[in-house]
Amino acid sequence: MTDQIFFAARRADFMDRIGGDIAILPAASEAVRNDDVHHPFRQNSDFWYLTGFAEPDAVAVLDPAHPDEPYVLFVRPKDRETETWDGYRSGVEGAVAEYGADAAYPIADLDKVLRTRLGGRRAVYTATSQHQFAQRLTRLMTALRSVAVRYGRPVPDRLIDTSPIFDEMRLYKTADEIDSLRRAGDISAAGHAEAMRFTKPGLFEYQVAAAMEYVFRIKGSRRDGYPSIVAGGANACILHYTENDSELRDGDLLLIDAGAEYEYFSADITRTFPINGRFTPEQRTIYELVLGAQLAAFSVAVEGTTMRAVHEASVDTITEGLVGLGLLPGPIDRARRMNHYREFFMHGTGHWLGHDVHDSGTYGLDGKPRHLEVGMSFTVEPGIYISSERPTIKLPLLEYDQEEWTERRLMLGATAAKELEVAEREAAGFEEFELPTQFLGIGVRIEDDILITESGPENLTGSLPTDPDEVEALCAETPTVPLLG
Ligand SMILES: [Mn+2]
Repeated sequence: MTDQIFFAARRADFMDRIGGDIAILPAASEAVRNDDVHHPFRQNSDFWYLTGFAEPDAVAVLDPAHPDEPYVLFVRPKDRETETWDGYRSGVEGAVAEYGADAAYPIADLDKVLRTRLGGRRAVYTATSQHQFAQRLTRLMTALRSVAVRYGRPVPDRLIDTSPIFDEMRLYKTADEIDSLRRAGDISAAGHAEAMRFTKPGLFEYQVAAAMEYVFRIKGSRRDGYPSIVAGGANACILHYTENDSELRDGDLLLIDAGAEYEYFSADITRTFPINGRFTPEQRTIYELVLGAQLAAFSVAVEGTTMRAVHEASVDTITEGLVGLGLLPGPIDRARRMNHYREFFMHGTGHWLGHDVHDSGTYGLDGKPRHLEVGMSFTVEPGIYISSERPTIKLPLLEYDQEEWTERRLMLGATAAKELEVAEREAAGFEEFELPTQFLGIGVRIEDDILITESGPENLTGSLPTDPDEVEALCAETPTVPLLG
């Protein structure tokens, strides 16, 4: 249990940022799986970040202008019979005694208490993306309008999204948070190492997942940061493959993208290794190209540069390598200007990492890419995916700025932007290009977690090897987890 003092410090910072306004923040709700069975509950990260309170059906009110009760929690009250069925509740007593609230009320009293607090306020900060809760607040504000009409006293007339505040706060990790991130990285690395030892032809992907996640749990991680991707052979070319139900075949690669969560911090590691323990020459070739791209990206991933620069470094290496292997037509700078690498590397090189695997934080500041600073944590994860279903690719002969296309997608929406992209490609024409068949069906991604520190970048997941010889050596080790039956 993280010490309450850290949550109190975050709340103090948050309250500074909302000034004289009031923030009303909802906890996550339980999701029904069927009947009276729920999906495993995991608190909303923003809510957790400020409260450390892990129960559903709660609301936190942060109200720096209030003289006696600047921090109030609304929680499920204690109820012996319900708790016998559904588990422990802190109740209003616990919310004050254990979680540092100045006052606490049963969640059923939320509207009643809020009515007394909203008079005289101009705006309410909340998670506007949580539509149901935002609507509830809007209804309450509308009801209070009659007070404004009758007596001319102000009531809040707008909601302000809290996301920009959390984006800034959560992007910079404190020493204490870094300890948890490091631990998540270590635990995840240990699980991945076990997956390499455990894997052999004939097992199913979910069985390898079980061995890996067993290590996560045993080493102190209560849950995964996201559903594990355990993708054998061509499944690696499906970026968010989570079925994990295929049999592992001799001669294929296995791509595993998985991370353990520790104290609400997630790691995010991908490794790709041979199922039978030995890379084929073609697999090793693609693997070494991806590794080269990761190393090129690492060399740029330092204080003062940008995530875009990190991506450009890996794209440069991958483009050059793909042309060199005959997977793209040259010359290299033409392929680069036409972004042909996107046939094989269709995602970014990294993202912020923290409480959520794709963590809060903006990638730009005042319209420009933001600089990497001490305390920021992010992934570096180039990949190459050569689908077995496309022995011939159609390359658009169009030079374009990928960043401009991304911006257009965000501004116009994906559907409209895609129509424009198709039209522009059609207008530019295509080159049909036949791929060397020996590389078909190979998908490789290598992903580590970087933290920018005072003394330079730190690889939080570097204890897990990426060198292909070291990976093969790890695959040859005897598994720690027994294969039962
Ligand atoms: Mn990732």
